[in-house]
Amino acid sequence: MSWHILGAGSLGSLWAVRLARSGLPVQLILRDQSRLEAYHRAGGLTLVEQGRPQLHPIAAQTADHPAPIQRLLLACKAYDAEAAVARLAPRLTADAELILLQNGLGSQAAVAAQVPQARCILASSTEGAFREDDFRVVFAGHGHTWLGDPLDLSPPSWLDDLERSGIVHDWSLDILSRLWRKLALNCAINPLTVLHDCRNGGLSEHPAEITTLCAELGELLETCGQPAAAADLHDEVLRVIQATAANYSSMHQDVRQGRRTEIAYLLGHACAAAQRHGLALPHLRALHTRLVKHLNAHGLPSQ
Ligand code: NAD
Ligand code: KPL
Repeated sequence: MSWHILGAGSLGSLWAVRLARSGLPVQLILRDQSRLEAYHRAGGLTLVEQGRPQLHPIAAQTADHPAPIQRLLLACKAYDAEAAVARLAPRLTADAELILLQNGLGSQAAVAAQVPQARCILASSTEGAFREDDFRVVFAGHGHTWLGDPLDLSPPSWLDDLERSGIVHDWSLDILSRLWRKLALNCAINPLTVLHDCRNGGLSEHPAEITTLCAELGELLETCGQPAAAADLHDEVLRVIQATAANYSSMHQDVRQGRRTEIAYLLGHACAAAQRHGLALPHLRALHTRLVKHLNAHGLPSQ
């Protein structure tokens, strides 16, 4: 059974290399013929670990390839997920399984609606990787990946493949709670680092803003039926700010590098959920408005 992996970016490459080097069949799915040709010219994926680069000539194809897909790791950004899966839908088998690696919430439901016959397994990861160049990825931080399926709590058989490949993971019986918790952390930290143009640690100079946001995010999580994700949120936000004080948040890095952010699946999703529940969260809404303005002023999409 091949692992099809869409997206030869940071996390997609990290998964592809580890699965392939443990002897499992892997097929990368690239955007189009010109990307496939560029990939062949590069000779494969290069993964840099502890400063040491190694080239891995993993098989690759485009979405138009005729072979059926039974297992697909979707490793693109949240805003690309729905369109990417729409192109692959005709290739999915009746018992297809998709692993959705997207951060935030909203894209997973959009993908699942595209492919109602498939099992969609949601993932939340604390691993860190970044693209140094085309088809060259640096493994920047070891972490953990939680996987789960809110509609079917039975673990899939291929978790053994992850074990064998050294992909540290757990099967989660409440993956939505994990995704909501991560979303809340990202909403409390990332937008403020962009607006104050600071590292995560710089937020310790804005304790009142953090406290107010955490209170509203906690209220939202409770209202959305996620009380476990709300528990001690403020404490954890402060802990993460301290532990990652020297880092720039992922959203700050995206904005600085002129890349589109996943705002719609983080703060945008939180504000939309609050509105659906008739919940007034004035500070969260004001933060969203400020961030949208900031992104637009920098020529970046705010959706
Ligand atoms: P990335 O931008 O590095 O890689 C995404 C890749 O998908 C790109 O190469 C892009 O060209 C490709 N892609 C997009 N649409 C495609 C299509 N239709 N066909 C083929 N390829 C397509 O992104 P990433 O950093 O790997 O992030 C993926 C998700 O994982 C995001 O939601 C991100 O927030 C989350 N995440 C990333 C990290 C990290 O350290 N990089 C950590 C935790 C979570
Ligand atoms: O996940 C993060 C990010 O930068 O996206 C942290 C470090 C938790 C900050 O929100």
